[in-house]
Amino acid sequence: MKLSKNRLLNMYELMLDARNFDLKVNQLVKRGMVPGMTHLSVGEEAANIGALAALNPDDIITSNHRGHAQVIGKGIDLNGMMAEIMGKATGTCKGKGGSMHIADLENGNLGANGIVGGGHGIAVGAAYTQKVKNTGKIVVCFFGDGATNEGSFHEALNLASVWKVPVIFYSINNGYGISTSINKVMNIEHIYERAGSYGIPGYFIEDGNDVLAVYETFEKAVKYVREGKGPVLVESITYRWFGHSSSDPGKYRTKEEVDEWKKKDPNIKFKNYLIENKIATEEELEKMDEISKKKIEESVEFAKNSPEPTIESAYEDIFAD
Ligand SMILES: Cc1ncc(C[n+]2csc(CCOP(=O)(O)OP(=O)(O)O)c2C)c(N)n1
Repeated sequence: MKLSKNRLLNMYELMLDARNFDLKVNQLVKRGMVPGMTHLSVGEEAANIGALAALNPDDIITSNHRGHAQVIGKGIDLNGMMAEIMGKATGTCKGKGGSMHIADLENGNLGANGIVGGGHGIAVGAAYTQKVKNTGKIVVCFFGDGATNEGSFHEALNLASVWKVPVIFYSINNGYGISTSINKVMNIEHIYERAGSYGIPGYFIEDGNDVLAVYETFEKAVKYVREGKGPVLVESITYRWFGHSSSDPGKYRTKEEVDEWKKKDPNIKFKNYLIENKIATEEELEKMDEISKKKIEESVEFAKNSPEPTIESAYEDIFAD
């Protein structure tokens, strides 16, 4: 793995954008400016951005309800994304989808999904298309740990392995499905071991807060899948700092546990790496943070100044042409 200075700084910029975007959304939710539910991925930036950095720009993803960092990492226009979350007509999906249903087809994002496990089948279908059309593109299906107990997960892995389609199933294991610890609902230690049932490789990223470790493993997974060998399952271990959703005070986790994970902040970890390896100075990285925050503020202004969708638009975009 040898990443250029530009690539490394671009990854850091995306991690900053993902962090600052969600911190801002959290504030907007508290001010009543966001209709619908939001699920923040603060703390999971490395697990998301490291994976996406190993893809080609025209590769495809399916996202889940905790998808903001995935959408940002895939290159969405931040103004359109913020407007979508605030339910405005200028939003990426014309304000009809909101946080849990952001799609960005132009950048290869087939969409977030409020149905846990809803992306699995879509990803296999998209990967089948790439195989049949011989496009050379691969698909990454993002989901949580809880989603691996849905029937759709097992059906999708089975079919994908039988069809040998180019898809990476990627479980971002933050330890909980809402308030349920994954250890209480899974009788094996690691999610990636489930790959064995389908005769496909499983990759484990022990430190999902280390963006370079995530990237490195994904590089291997991407190579395998792009060579036409079939699907793989990847698991990374990370943590969400906030409650499950905007309506969850997170009482099922101790303050000590949350604080312990905050000490393993993925953004700080990468920042220290960039400084220690003389990729950038602390001042330069702080400047990047300021620019990122400014961009997010501008996206809020854009969204605030955008019109609400019209009543008539509720009947548009329902059927395919
Ligand atoms: C089919 C289905 N069942 C239940 C829910 C309610 N629900 C929303 S998110 C969630 C937990 C998902 O946990 P996980 O897959 O680990 O993702 P995380 O939220 O931890 O990122 C549940 C049970 C749902 N949206 N869809």
